[in-house]
Amino acid sequence: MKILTFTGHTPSEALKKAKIEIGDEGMLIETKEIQKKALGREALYEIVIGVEKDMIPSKYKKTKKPLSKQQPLKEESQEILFDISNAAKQISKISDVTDPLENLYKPSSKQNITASVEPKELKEIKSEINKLTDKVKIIQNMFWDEKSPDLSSQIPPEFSEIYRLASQSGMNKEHLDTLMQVTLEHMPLKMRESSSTVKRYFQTILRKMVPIRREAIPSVGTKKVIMLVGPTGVGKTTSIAKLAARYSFLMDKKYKVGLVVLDTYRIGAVEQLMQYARMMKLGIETVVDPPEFSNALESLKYCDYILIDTMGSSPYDKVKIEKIYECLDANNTGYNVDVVLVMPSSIKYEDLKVTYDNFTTLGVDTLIFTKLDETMGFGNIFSLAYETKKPISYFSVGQEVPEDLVCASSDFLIECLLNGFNRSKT
Ligand SMILES: Nc1nc2c(ncn2[C@@H]2O[C@H](COP(=O)(O)OP(=O)(O)OP(=O)(O)O)[C@@H](O)[C@H]2O)c(=O)[nH]1
Ligand SMILES: [Mg+2]
Repeated sequence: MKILTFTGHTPSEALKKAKIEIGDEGMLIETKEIQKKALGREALYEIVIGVEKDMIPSKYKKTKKPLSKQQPLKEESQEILFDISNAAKQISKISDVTDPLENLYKPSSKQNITASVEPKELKEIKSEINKLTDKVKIIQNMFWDEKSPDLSSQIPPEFSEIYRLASQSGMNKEHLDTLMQVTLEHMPLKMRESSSTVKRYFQTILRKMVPIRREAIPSVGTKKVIMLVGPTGVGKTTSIAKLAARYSFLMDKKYKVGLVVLDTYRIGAVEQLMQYARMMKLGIETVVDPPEFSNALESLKYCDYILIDTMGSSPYDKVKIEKIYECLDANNTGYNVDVVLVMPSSIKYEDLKVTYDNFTTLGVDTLIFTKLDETMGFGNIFSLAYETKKPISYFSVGQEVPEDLVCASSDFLIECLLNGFNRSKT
């Protein structure tokens, strides 16, 4: 028997390549993940196929790996799992993807390898697989018991993967436990077949739980006035610059945008935004004392969007927050000011909650989360939005103006939460 290897980003893709090269003439000996999925990198799988010598396509007869590169093979009789067609179906079932081979090839004639497997052999193979599956479940259970003693008696092992992902994401523990209970109660039995269907179901539920504010454009004769507030250094000014560029240049319609900076502590907070205003040729007004706020808005009344930058305040600095409140309170223009709380995704849920609680006196309407590129866990974002019921409007995913801004969507957030942040998906 000749041994051939094929690689792909999924086991199915590798099998498809094998099928194209050697048809049904082979036995799947081993499937292994040779490269784990990581940020900016796809997973890589290798499948090892055994082919009878006289069935080997000619191109493979000539190629031989140098001995130093050959992988030592374990005993074939123990390693053989399935014939290639059944293996494709099995893997598709396990990984919940449609069988890529199903429609491409019709069942082959007398050389179809399905026929070459004796029933006894098949029985042994199945028994080996069952033993293997049991071992995996025991490991999953051990993990589950350790991590979730309260729920372990009720939760089947297929849930261990999503539990691990969700708890490592920084999601609030109470939210996680509730979610698990809900998922367990409502998930159709059929979906519990494998951890991937459980994950999909869990993903669907999570998506439904994230409040999102869709980007709304001002209707004719109206304007949007948006004020960004939040702790120091979280990315308020950068986000204002990204939004200004977006509204004035990047959408189907080009809107008139004006900027306002609240510099109520007279510390010259204006300069950073002034530079963006110069670059984009936007009108900009500075407010030092709260009574000037209305005048600033009035002088930008020709704009469709007025974006207001504020100085960062520690969530505990009630005096600074109060100054912002005084400006809002002094607004007698009749324009509704949308207050957007900007927070970094890199701090834990409890800190997000304290920040939110302290800024909530300003009447927060929506949330922007920044620095998604600097974190591994996104459960804190999920939990804050879920707990406060405040919709998320944008995500900031890097320092670049204007491109590193994403309109919020629950799909994107939950994808990040379960599979990590991937710039290509923004
Ligand atoms: N990696 C990363 N950096 C960001 C992001 N958004 C902003 N920054 C950086 O964070 C730093 C602070 O950004 P600013 O926009 O000045 O923050 P701010 O909230 O206006 O700060 P204050 O006005 O001092 O409160 C800058 O170096 C930005 O480039 C982001 O999404 N990802
Ligand atoms: Mg700033």
